[in-house]
Amino acid sequence: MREPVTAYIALGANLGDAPAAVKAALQALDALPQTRVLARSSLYRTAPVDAQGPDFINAVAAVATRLTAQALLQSLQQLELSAGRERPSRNAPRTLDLDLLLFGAAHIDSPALTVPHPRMAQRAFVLVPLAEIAPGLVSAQQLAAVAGQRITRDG
Ligand code: A4P
Ligand code: MG
Repeated sequence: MREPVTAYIALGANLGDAPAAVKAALQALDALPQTRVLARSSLYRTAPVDAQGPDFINAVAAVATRLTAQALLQSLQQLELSAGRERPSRNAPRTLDLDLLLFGAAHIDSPALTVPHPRMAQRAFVLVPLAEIAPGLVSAQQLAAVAGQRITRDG
């Protein structure tokens, strides 16, 4: 059997009851086949970056999974759909967005999946919660570069 890989997943929502959606998604991640949640960050309230609408609730989770990266992405997209996600346009407000940030040390560049996530280093809403659960993965320089983006701990 495949060895488990540690993957990092970014969670975000800015429609409806966003904190409830993110908390439910954290539980749903733990219930995915061959996957368990190793660590979850606090919830953060963040200003939209390159997006419209209300503040986001964001968090990051670490999981151990025996799924492939592609199968994990499919599972994440199913969770988005069951949370009522619609895609009227890119970066539209959403009830739930689940992005795969890192999948072990893998570098993946396929049409459906790019890992590491190409925009993660520009985003406080990813780096701050990631640093909370995996401080070794985020440098002080990276955090300094996004210090102008509004982010506060929400619970
Ligand atoms: N895709 C490729 N690589 C990945 C990956 N590593 N993880 C593909 C997840 N998906 C990946 O995603 C579009 C396509 O990206 C998918 O079909 C998948 O095959 P999507 O979730 O349908 O669309 P999206 O979320 O609108 O686009 P994307 O690229 O996820 O948007 P971003 O760049 O992640 O931005 N501001 C705050 N404060 N908080 C946020 O959470 N989120 C965004 C979304 C913008 N601003 C934000 C936040
Ligand atoms: Mg997305």
